[in-house]
Amino acid sequence: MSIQLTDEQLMIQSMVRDFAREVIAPTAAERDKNKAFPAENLKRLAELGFMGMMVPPEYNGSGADTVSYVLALAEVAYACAATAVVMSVHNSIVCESILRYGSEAQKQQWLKRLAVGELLGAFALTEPHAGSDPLRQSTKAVRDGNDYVLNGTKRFITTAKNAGLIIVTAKTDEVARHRGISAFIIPQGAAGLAVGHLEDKMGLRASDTADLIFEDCRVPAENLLGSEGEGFKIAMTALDGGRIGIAAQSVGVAQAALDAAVQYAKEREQFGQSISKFQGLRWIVADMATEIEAGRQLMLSAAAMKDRGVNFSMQASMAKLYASEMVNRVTARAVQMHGGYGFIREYPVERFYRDARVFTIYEGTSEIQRIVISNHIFQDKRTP
Ligand code: COS
Repeated sequence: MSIQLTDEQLMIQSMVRDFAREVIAPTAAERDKNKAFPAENLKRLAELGFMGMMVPPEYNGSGADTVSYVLALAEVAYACAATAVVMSVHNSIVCESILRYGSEAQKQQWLKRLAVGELLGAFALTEPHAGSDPLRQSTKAVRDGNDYVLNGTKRFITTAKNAGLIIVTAKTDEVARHRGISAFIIPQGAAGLAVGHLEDKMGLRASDTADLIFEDCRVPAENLLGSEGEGFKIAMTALDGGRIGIAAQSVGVAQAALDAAVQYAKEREQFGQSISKFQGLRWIVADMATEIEAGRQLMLSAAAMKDRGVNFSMQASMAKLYASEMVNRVTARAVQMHGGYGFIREYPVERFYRDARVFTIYEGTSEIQRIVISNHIFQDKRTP
C-alpha cells in the first residue's frame, strides 16, 4: 500500500528533519565515542512535543497519529540512532501502554509527566534466561496486603539507568502461563530496585542498557498496570507498536547511510573519474534506495493500519523484519562504497553499521518476527 501523506504529516516531518540535522546530528559521533546519554536532545525533543507524540492533549501530549510519529522517529534516527531508541521505547512502548491500559489516576500521575519528558520511560520484560520466550521469566510479584513485593532480575533494559519510570512484568501466578504475568509501574529510586551491570555495546552506545534488580521491591497495588494477569498481553500489544518504531529507526539509519555513501561517491575519484560514474556502484545505489523505499512503505502502511484501529500485528512484524534486515544490507554496502575510509571512525558509516546491528535483534529477533508472521498466515499460533 502506498500512502499519501497529509500536509500536517509533511510539516511535522520537515520540522523534525531540520531540528535533528541541525541540533542532534553534529554531536552524535562524540556521544557514541563517550557513551554520553543524549539528555539534552531528549529535553529539546520534549519541548517540541516529541516525547508524548501520540498521547492526547488532555494528558499533555501532542495527539499526533502514528504515521507522523514514525516519520519523526526516522528523522531522529537519521541524525542519532541512540537518541531515537530512547524516544522509541518512551513513546511506543511506555506512554502507549499507560494510555491503553492505565487507570485514570495512573494517567494523571504518570502519563502527564512522561508526555512532557519530565520522566523518561523504560520497559522491563527481558531477563537473563527469558528473551525471545518471555513466558519463561522468573521475576515474581507477590501480593502482600495492599502492596506487591517484587523479586527478580531484568536484563538488556533500554534507558534502565536514566528512566524515571519503569514498567516491569512479573509472575503473579506460577501456573496460569500467559495469564499469570502482570505489569507494574515502578518509579526509579523505589526501595528494593537497583540498577545493575551497564552493558558496553557495539552500537547505540549513547543509550544506556542495563540490568534492573528487584530485591523485595514493594509497590502499592495501585501501581499494577491493567488487571492482574494482563502483563503478557500488555507487553505483546506494546511490542506491536514498538516494532513499527524499530522499522522507523531502520529506515532513518539506512537513509543516512545512503546519503553519506552518495556524497562520498560524488567526491571520491579513482581511475581518473568520480567513482559515482561507475555503473557497478550506481546499480548498488539504485538497489539501496529501492530497498529503503520498500522499508519506508511497510513502516507507513503498518502505522496507517494502527491509526485506523485495525489489527496491525502482522504488518508491524513485516515492517520490522524487512526494514531491520534491509538497514544491515544498506549500511554494509555504504561501508563498502567508502573503501578503507568506511572502516575508520572519522566517517559516519562506521557508526551506522554498528548501530544497525541490533535492529534485527531487539524488540523481537528476525526469527520471532517470522514466527509471528507465519502464525498469522496459518492462523494456528505455533511457537518455535
Ligand atoms: N497482541 C495482544 N495479545 C497477544 C499478542 C498481540 N500481538 N500476541 C499474543 N497475544 C496473546 C494471545 O492472544 C494469547 O492470549 P490468550 O491466552 O488470552 O488467548 C497469549 O498472548 C499467548 O499468545 P501466544 O500463544 O501466541 O504466545 P507464545 O508464548 O506462543 O509467544 C511469541 C508468542 C513468540 C510471538 C512471543 O513470545 C514474542 O513476541 N516473543 C518475543 C518477545 C520479544 O520481542 N522480546 C524482546 C523484548 S524487547 S522489550
